[in-house]
Amino acid sequence: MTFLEYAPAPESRAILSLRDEYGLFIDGQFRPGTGESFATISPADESHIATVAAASEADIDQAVAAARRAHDKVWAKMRGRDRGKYLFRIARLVQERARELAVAESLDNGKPIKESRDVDVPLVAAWFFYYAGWADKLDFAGLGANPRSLGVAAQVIPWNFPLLMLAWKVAPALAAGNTVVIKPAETTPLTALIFAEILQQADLPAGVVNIVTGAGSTGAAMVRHPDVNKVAFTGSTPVGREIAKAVAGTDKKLTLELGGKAANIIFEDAPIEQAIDGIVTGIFFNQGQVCCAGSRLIVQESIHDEVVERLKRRLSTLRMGDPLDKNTDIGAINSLEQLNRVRELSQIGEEEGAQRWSANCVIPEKGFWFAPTIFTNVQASHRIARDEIFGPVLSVLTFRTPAEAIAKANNTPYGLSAGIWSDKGSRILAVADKLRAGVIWANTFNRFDPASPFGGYKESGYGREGGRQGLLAYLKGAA
Ligand code: TAP
Repeated sequence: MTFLEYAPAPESRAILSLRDEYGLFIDGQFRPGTGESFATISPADESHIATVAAASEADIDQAVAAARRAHDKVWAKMRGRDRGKYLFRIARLVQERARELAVAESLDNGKPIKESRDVDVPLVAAWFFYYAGWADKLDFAGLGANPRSLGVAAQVIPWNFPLLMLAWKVAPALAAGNTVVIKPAETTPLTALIFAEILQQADLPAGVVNIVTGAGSTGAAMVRHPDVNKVAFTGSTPVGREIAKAVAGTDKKLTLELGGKAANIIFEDAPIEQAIDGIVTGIFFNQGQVCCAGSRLIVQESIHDEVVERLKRRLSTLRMGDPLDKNTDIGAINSLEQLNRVRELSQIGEEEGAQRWSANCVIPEKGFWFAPTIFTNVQASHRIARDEIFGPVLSVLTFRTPAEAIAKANNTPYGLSAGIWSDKGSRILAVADKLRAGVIWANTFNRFDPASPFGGYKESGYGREGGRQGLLAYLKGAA
């Protein structure tokens, strides 16, 4: 493992023209918040990026009122084809400002620029293009006799894919004629605020999308607001539970995308080189801070040693360092709080008797860094096999028979995703049929497409985002 000396890449940062301070984006304009502002920092070196406003309950009232006006007077009345034109315009502007958005995302989140440039931002544009195409077809696509918007959607998103999670939520809501109040996570507000500028450039009618920044209490106020018709949340299972309680007994529609502890199952007949790539992508993409990360490797006993050896060799060639350097494979952990969680669970892994191997790399004094880590000799009862670590930590378990692999894969309260690696299509289909996971990848991992619905079972939440199903979450009278 080599560490690229951390030195902020000035040439990439130069393409950003950031403001020193960002206000709330309400009713088409930036305005100061009445809560206490906070700083957003770079997790790679803890440097200050910008000061960001925090929304109080009064600000949330204004944002919801703006969204309500825009819904009733403009957006829900507009012909679908005209709404679609705005969505196409937003998608094209995202493409035009792609480099800037990618740099801002890597700066604020800590993810390698090659991920934000090649995955996050292109998928953001793809989501808006995809749902732009739906906007004029709602009446003709078998969605029901008279599909109509729900009204105002309150959307709360996490820090791991800040702009992509925004796109997953905003694009279908708008296509279906809803208006939005959205809150990015406190540690990653930057790209949502640049997105607000894009909405101004696109001339989106005022109030259709309102972006409010702040901490968890801001999200809670949005969820509680009596004039909200729909709540869409992506984040942790404990907060998802609180939100479900807060909307219980109201007529608000709710979708929850929560945590995961995905099994990545490798059979002995799997194409090994491809599987090693898939295991690395599955758990080390975005430093493992991915809800559907393949954090439990369930490998057939006969190939366990070979797979682990190859994995260690591969991880030793990855480059950890400056997220803005295009040669970086592993970036920073998003926050000190998250880093402490990863450290704590890894420590527990050792104490419970699993065997730890970490890539040999120099950790700089500043910033939040964690070396890619593999645990072997992991038992199903170990915390590292059960809890979502949300970091670059892989827990390796073994199996002898397909039935054992299925039982181990399903032995989790989560049910978001899984991967199966085998040369036999029939085996992949038979195993997939028995896995309780919303998304199952075959001989690949962490692939996303706007046409494909995404969502969980069990404690990973309910409702689907993406595809036709993603629209249903924002329509009444539709099925
Ligand atoms: P959370 O702590 O749950 O935070 C998610 C969002 O909710 C943030 O914007 C947060 O604000 C806000 N929030 C916190 N407390 C709230 C409350 N009581 N009411 C309303 N909103 C509240 O999750 P996180 O740490 O950002 O993200 C990691 C988790 O998200 C992981 O468990 C991961 O698996 C999950 N995740 C799931 C998916 C899907 S698609 N299933 C995708 C990505 C991530 P602050 O950040 O300002 O506190």
